[in-house]
Amino acid sequence: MPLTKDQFAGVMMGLAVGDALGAAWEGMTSDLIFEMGPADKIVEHASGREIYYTDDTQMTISVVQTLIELGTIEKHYLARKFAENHPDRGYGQGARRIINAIGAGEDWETLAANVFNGKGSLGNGGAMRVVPLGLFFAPDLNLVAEQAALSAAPTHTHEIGVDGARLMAVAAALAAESAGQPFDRQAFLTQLRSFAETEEFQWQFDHALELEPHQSLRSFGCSLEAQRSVVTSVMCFANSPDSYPETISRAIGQGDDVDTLAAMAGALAGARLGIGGVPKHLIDCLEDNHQGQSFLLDLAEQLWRRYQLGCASA
Ligand code: AR6
Ligand code: MG
Repeated sequence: MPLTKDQFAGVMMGLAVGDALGAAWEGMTSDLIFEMGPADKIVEHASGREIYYTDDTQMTISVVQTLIELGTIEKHYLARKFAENHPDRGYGQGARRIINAIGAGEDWETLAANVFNGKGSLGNGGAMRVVPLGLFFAPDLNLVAEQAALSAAPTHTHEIGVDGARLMAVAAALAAESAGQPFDRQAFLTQLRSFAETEEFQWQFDHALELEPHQSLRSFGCSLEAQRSVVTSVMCFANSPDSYPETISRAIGQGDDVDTLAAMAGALAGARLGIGGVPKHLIDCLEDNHQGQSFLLDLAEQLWRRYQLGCASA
């Protein structure tokens, strides 16, 4: 079954709301968030206050625009988009350096390969921007993983950063394809495990398959490295696949890189549940400036239209 416009909208709103709601709590410990919230109350009671998304949503916009304009990821084209769409919204330090180099016409590819002491970035920045891409290329999971790796390439060249992006995109495709059916958590995690190329992610999915949904996610981490956040977000979704508020509450409750955890987990929930799953009182809080909620919803619709062209010609 082709994916729906509502699912594309659900991804963009699920992402941006999770990102913006989490942003106020970024860097805090889970204990402090529990004391000041707890996280489920933060989500339930959000209202009346405008919330602003960060680099997670900002970089996703560039990926989506590239897909709308080209129908595929081309590394240099995407790199230029990152440089064009670059107001300061809390970028990672490596990503910021690379994007500045792209904008200045410098040799950013050499920088991207060496940005952290001679190595590429293993941050979660490749994964945080890739959920719409997972829907766009679904249900071909090999193509999803391949295109996700290309979309990570301008800023993330470390194998862990790339694998994080591949796995998040495959999770997105699977979440979207699960819409309207009971969610098979074990099958979802088993399929993801089969796509993991690095030992770090293989180990984490093996461990995830042994956990019950109520058990702590602490061992998966909550910081800005891909191998300390991607599986955490996947599990926040997989443990509450039918509730957007529960999914992002769990993500925010982890502490530390909570904008990105909630952005990734929230986008996966939006892929399965559609925009109807993202509570209106949360969407109403999201900024509506020139690139705010109306702009994001319009982008989601354009991406869906482009996706339909692919479905028609397949
Ligand atoms: N070796 C050691 N540490 C690394 C390495 C490496 N090879 N690669 C990354 N790090 P970055 P992002 C650490 O800058 O992935 C924002 O808040 C290092 O501490 O590439 O685009 C976003 O919202 C580095 O600063 O950024 C995300 O939450 C960090 O990982 C988050 O930052 C991030 O890598 C990541 O964004
Ligand atoms: Mg972040």
